[in-house]
Amino acid sequence: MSSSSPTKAAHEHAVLLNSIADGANQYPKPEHVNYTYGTAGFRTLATKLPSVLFRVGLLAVLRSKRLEGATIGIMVTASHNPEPDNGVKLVDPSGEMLDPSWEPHATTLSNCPSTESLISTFTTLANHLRVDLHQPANIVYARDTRPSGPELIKALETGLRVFGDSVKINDLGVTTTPILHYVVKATNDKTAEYGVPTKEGYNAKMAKAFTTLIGNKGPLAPLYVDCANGVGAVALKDFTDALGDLLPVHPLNTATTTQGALNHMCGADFVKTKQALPPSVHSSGVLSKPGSRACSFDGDADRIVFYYLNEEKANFRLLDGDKIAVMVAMFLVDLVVKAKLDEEHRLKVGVVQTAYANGSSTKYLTSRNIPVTCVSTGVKHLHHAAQRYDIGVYFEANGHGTVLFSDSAIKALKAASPQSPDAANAIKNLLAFSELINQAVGDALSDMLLVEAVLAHRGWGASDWDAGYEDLPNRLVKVEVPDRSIFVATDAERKLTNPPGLQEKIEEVMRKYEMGRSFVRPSGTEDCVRVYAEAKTNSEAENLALAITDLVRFASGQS
Ligand code: G16
Repeated sequence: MSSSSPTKAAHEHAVLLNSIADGANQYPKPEHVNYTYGTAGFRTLATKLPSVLFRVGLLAVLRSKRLEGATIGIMVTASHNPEPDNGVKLVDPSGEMLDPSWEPHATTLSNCPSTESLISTFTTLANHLRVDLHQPANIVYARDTRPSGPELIKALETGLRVFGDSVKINDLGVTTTPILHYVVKATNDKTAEYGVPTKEGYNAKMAKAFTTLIGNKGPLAPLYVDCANGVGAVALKDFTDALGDLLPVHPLNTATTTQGALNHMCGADFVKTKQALPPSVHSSGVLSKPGSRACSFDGDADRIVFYYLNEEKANFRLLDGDKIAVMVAMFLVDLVVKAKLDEEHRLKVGVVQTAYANGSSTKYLTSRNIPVTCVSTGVKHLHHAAQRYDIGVYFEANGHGTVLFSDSAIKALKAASPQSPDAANAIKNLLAFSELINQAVGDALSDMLLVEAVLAHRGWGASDWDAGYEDLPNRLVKVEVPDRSIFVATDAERKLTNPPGLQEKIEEVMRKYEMGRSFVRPSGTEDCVRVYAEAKTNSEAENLALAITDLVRFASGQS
């Protein structure tokens, strides 16, 4: 659309509204479904999503036009959810999650019951948000390997195309969520320093940083990677082709086209929740060799957890997001000390966790004077809190996280005059880590390399890493309830304000268990309420989780 006379502009606007109406008629909103832009966008059964995708297309274009044509990302994925689910989330120009102030607009548009109400809400929204519809828009989108992806992409494209030539689209095809975030950030980076905005650019950037960090410490020990039968398998193959044999990677669970295989009995969520090896990894026997370690990605490769078998008893040992955060934060603190930057440029390293962080990890960090912030679940919350540090390490216990280097930290490192070869080396390594680590979002592939690089620098195996602290026994339970919206959490989701009286009951039960801690929160990605419990012993953690689950069931009207 070009800027033109009032009559022509009115005509163009009418044409646009007609195209929206045509598209909306192809993708009517199903009755009796209420959508919410949750922890990580919209997520539900794929069959309920076409109308949402069409409308998300409209919103993404509004956002891009509002930001004078900055590139907005759209990822079609349901990450750790089972295969029949799908979802969609928007990515802001910085590569971060959509600005939370726009989430209600996404919810409102997706719930318009008819084409007429959609048109009128769209018009109101465009005016209210002061969007100049004559501006250009740029959109990049991708999907994971779910079979429902192509149909949903069609609905999305219909939403984007109603704007005609004013919208430029870049279809990345099948790729991981973090690669999409990377491409968005790199595309919008005017300095072109972040990287080349393509999948190849991502692989090249990480391979270069990893090679610098490993130096003559390679080739490293083999690593077994459970790809959750998802898109991580595709990205891992492309990446290892770019990396060469510095890190011998053995992908497992790579059946991306086998129906029902995605996240089924495998993947990071399975391992973390069940606190067990995926049966496929167990039966492959790859961990039976002493010193072997493996890791699991989730369905869209934005989470990772590691594990190994304890040598004496062959017990499963989990190295989750907390263990990654602690090891990485301690390592970066050491590098910062070694870098010996002058007082004025001394870098502050801090860690951001959620209520799910194991109590032992928080204690370990705080007892070593590393500041820890606790925020609500959802990468968007962690990311913003981590930006308050010079080097902000954020990880959810489920393995979702990254490390952010502030612009001033990078500047200070680049401008530093090292006082010794050791200091020069530490500075070089800090800069290489900032290149290796995805600065936009948690990234299983980049985090895998981060962990391997830190282990190589420390000269550690999995058991050395694990030796830092012992997790308190814990349980994570999904409770299905008729209406999870009655559960309202506060205080970084550590307490409930609703249903009335439930929090007091939870605390009363908690007090009966030594080192007992428990909280309840509604999931933002699945139709359930989550109960977390930890206590001094396994049986106490189990009993505490059961007791709180009973309270939740009772409070939601189930006996
Ligand atoms: C998403 C979010 C994570 C969150 C997880 C579970 O992960 O990005 O921050 O921890 O959902 O959220 P909830 O407990 O609200 O369901 P993913 O990997 O599924 O995109």
